Amino acid sequence: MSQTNNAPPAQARIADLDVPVGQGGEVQQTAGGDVPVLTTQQGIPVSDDQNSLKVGPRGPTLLEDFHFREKMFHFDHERIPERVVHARGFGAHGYFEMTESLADLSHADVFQRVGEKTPAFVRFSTVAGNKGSPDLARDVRGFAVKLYTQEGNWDIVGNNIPVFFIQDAIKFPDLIHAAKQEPDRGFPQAQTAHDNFWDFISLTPESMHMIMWIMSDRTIPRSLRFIEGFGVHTFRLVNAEGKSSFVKFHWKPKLGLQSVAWNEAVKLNGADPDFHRRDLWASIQAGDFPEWEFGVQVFDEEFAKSFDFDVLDATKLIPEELVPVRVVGRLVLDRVVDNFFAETEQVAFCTSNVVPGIDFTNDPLLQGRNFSYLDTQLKRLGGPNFTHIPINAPKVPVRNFQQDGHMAMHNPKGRVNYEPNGWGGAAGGPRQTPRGYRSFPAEEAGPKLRIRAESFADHYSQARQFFVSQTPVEQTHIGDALVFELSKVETPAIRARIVAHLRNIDETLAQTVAKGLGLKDVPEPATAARPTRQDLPQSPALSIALNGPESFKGRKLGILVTEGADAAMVAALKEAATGVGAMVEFIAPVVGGVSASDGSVIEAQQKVNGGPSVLYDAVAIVPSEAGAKLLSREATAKDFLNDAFAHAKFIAYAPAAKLLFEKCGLAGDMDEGCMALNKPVDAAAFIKACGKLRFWAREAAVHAV
Ligand code: HDD
Repeated sequence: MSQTNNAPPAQARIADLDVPVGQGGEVQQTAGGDVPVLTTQQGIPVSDDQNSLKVGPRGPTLLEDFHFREKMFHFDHERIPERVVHARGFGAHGYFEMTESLADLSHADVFQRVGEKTPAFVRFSTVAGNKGSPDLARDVRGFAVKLYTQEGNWDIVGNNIPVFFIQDAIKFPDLIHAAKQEPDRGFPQAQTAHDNFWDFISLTPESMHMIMWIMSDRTIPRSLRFIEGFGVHTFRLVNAEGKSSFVKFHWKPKLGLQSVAWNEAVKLNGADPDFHRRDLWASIQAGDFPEWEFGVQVFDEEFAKSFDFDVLDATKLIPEELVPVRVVGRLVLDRVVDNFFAETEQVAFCTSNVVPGIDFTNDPLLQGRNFSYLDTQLKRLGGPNFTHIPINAPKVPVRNFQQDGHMAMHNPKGRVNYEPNGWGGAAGGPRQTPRGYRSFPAEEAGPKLRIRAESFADHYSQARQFFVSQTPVEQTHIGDALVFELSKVETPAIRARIVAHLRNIDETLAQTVAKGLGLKDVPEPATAARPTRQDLPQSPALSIALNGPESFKGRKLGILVTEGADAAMVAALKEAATGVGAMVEFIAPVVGGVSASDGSVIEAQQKVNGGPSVLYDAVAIVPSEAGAKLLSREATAKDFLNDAFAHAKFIAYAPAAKLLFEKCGLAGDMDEGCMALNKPVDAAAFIKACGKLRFWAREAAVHAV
């Protein structure tokens, strides 16, 4: 008798093993009770999902195995093309609500009723990186909002920066090619610190304003909950009388603005590449719902004519000090997705999705976008019926004579599929209505030309305005970022061309960058399309530091503890932090936690080598005497303190932790941002200080280069 014949059937072997599977330690189960039956896509019950159908236990697999073939076929086709830009994103559901009616300016249904909730879906994204790229890449953040209004879907497909790199959509493919991986080598991933990007930028002076923004800390946000959103373009609002006003859309985070330091971002990308999505997921799951104010900057034709810049030029903004942002609504994200692919991946935003009462302007970037978004969805989602996918489907009835196509889900009944038809009444199907969308009848005339308007020609005045509106710390960060990025550029001529542009923006910045790059000869200023640069007034609204929060709410405190940690101090820290609405995480030598001084167990969320201080906004170090000795021999604990110190974080420490400062060589450098925890009331004082987020005064002291 052969060995094969003696072997028990594979099915029996699996069952006999009784292996624990899954986190809950459940064992291998078969259907029954409330455990549903596994089926094929055709609904056929499956008896064995562990083994393919073979000729004997060691023979070839049979083509007849329809279950195997279907399973493999489906797996092989799981991927859809990632977005050509904004591939990495994270979405959440919520609602939009007016706090003030805009009925005087627009007849859009969504603006009419104060307090009524309109369902919303928001997808945040980075632009350049592929789907698997890290969250803390220095990049613009997409801020795309879909509002499921009672008059159809309105998409505001914006960014966290109110201006853009280019003025005409025809340059978009070039911009993106230059920014993404270089085509021969396929790298670098998710970063602009390479020759192609800066070569393109150095030859595209209209991008200079945006360059100031992307070199600022706006592109390394602490969390998606702390970013602003902007519709960027000038749109139109049209009211019931047909009167049109111009408008720019704004989202302002309730928690204020906050970013991380560049060195922190670099380390975060290793420590937790999902830092932003995890943060959004966790805060929504914890019931701490992120919220933004919805604001509008409204202005008329007269203002547009008198304004120094063209309101159709997406490389310019309208300073909030000139046209204040009127807050009229709010956006709250209160529900995570059920399925990432179905919702976040398949959501399709189109700038062309506007509702009655909202209209476009002639901004040549917006006009081009209106083509691109619809077009890209066809490629990405595979057919013209992507609006049948639940995340894209309006929450109002859809009735028209469009039919068929790949994956058609909603197919009209009845005989009639054309219009006009003579069937009459309901049998004739849907008909147009005077209440339907009407384009604003703007008068347009002129010769056909490929030309850039003269009014778009000033590329430096607003770039300078942005720079001079930053606090000194922020200005330093912009200089540092430029030096960092350009130091990765291999071609000296490209570095020099950028410095030549900077000389038209700010001489000190240009000299700082030239010095930082070790440029021997500082180039002449670049030739400007419009030679006179205006010295515009400072705009405090452009600074993150001036628009940060005053409290530690929504932030995260990391408390490093060891065996024997002072229980009363730990409790006081936790209470003070959670009391202002902050989150707390414990880091310990082992994730199982430690026994505190009173014998209670402090459960840890991170083991010390997996919980570096970059994950936290502020840190406290509370070891026992023996624990401090242990930590001072542990490299990752020393990194924890060294990084928190270098990133200008507020650091609270129990007396025993002084040893760690000594071992890190920091004992002589301790400043007011390092706060001793002698008695429990010190914890409250520490959390209050953390409201300022960072002890920026330290930064200059820790950087010599
Ligand atoms: Fe774009 C995606 C924002 C200019 C073409 N864009 C995309 C997304 C955001 C923006 C947030 C991601 C949407 C999502 O989460 O699915 N894009 C902007 C902003 C711009 C801008 C604020 C300038 C003001 N974009 C722009 C131009 C073009 C495009 C000039 C082309 C003419 N953008 C696209 C696209 C994408 C896209 C190729 C890729 C995936 C998608 O649309 O759905 O159509």
